[in-house]
Amino acid sequence: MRHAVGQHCATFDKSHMPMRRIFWTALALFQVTPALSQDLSEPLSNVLPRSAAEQARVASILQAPAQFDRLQPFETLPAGAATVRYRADRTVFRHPSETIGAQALDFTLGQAMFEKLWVSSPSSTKASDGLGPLFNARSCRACHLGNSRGHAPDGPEDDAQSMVLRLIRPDGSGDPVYGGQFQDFSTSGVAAEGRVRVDWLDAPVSLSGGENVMLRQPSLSVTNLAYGPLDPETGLSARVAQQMIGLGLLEAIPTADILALADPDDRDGDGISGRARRVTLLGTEDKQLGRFGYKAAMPTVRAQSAAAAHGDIGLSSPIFPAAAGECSLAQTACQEAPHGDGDVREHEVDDTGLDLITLYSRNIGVPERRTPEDPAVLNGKRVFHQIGCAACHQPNFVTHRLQDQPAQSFQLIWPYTDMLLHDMGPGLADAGPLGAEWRTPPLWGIGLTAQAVGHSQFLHDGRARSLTEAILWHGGEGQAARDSFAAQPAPDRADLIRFLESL
Ligand code: HEC
Ligand code: HEC
Ligand SMILES: [Ca+2]
Ligand SMILES: [Ca+2]
Ligand SMILES: [Ca+2]
Repeated sequence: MRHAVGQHCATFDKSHMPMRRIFWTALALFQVTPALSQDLSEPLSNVLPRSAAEQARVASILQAPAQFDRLQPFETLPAGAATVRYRADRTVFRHPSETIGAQALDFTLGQAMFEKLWVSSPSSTKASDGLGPLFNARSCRACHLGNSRGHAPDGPEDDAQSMVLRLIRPDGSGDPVYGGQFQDFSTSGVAAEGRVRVDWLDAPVSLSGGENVMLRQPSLSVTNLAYGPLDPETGLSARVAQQMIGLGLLEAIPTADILALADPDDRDGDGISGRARRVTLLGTEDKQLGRFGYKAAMPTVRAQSAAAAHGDIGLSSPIFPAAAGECSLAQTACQEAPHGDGDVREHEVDDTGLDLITLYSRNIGVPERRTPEDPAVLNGKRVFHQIGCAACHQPNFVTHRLQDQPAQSFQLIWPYTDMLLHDMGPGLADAGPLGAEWRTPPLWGIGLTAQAVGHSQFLHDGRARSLTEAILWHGGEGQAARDSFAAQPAPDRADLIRFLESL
């Protein structure tokens, strides 16, 4: 076992062990049917319908053609009124939305939950125990460092703290023993599942003008397996932590406006489809649009946060009530280890705790753009639109008008994502049933990655070491845009990168 945590409970009295808990997995709770659908309910219950006049105003803003000789109205404020001032330091993604208002105190409490280091049970600190028994990290912050993205390990020596390994069989289920996620840490008395290993294979690419770029492709494996071999059908999918800014605004985009961009059968013949993912909360008939996570598996910030607590840290919550976290029935020591619920808290993360984490995760500010009117940036924006990047990286939306939620209500936002799944080709594909399909990631804040977290690795598994590499990995529906990028004159390519850096 690697890195046992909570040595003090190594000799706990076995007679107090709780009975085996009900076993749930993250994957079982949300049934997933990828499909275009007209019958999706909104994730938020406090939506105020738009008046006809508002509808018309929104349509005229969103349909206005992009401008390249000057700034468009409000383009410098990616999150509308919620946009935060740019700070030239590592805290750049650590400030509450400008619109946080009366919720500022709750934001601070939520931040404390996000940064809290959980400890194993039993413990004298009753409010912070319940870690694991299997886990990937002891806090949300450990992976979402600086609220920015995680990174892949450089080699065997680098521990994969901010990267998670999903285990997926072709039918979408997890491994029968190891479950849907590989936990490389554990509390004392329980064996960690093993170690993750990433080897990098080089793949050279040449661009117009004689420039050469070396791409690296990950080769994933697991070693030191503590519970026997993986099922022969189990595939591996590595994912680095996602950036945390502006999530409440993405949640407040009207579902209909996202569905209007979907074109699953490519009826307009532009080579771009875009599929809406439909997720069902098990036990209900309620279908919602999947918005969060790399495969758009989760409909709300709250569900995604609860799933993270469950799979990544081993914490139960009202949405994922298993105190043993992700451990499977075959992992008996994990099932039988002591838990942190049922004492002072009903769940290891109770309703109030989950509300605070959700409020924090929804309200992390998106910084204003830095040099949007630089002629090189404007030229880069022209290239971005002309070679088809905006077909998936949809520049703007207007959020719903929301009752009692002023922080996200009726804002013109510039996230550069359509929130849809796209086939990105075999080079980026993983083993699951959605294989090559990934949700278009928002590009806001992407130019601040190095400043926020000290690295500039991109894409779902952190394989790209620069924005240029990230673009060159685009295949499938993104192949044509990628090829145009590679064929652009070098100065235009440089301007496109400057434009991305200004977001
Ligand atoms: C072990 C690393 C790790 C930890 C710890 C972790 N996350 Fe994450 N987070 C990830 C990864 C990886 C993803 C992408 C998941 C996927 O799509 O499979 C993610 C995605 C998210 C997203 C979705 C962002 C988006 O744009 O869709 C939210 C919200 C989130 N995490 C919140 C949290 C919260 C809240 C916690 C603590 C309870 C937490 N995370 C703990 C790694 C982590
Ligand atoms: C067919 C839809 C599509 C098109 C067209 C497209 N992208 Fe993407 N883009 C995606 C998806 C999906 C991903 C995520 C892929 C992954 O993580 O494996 C992505 C990832 C990226 C990333 C990395 C983002 C991150 O958070 O790691 C950048 C940068 C990017 N795209 C820029 C561009 C540029 C510039 C263009 C035009 C040359 C472009 N994209 C065209 C869908 C598209
Ligand atoms: Ca637990
Ligand atoms: Ca597991
Ligand atoms: Ca199309």
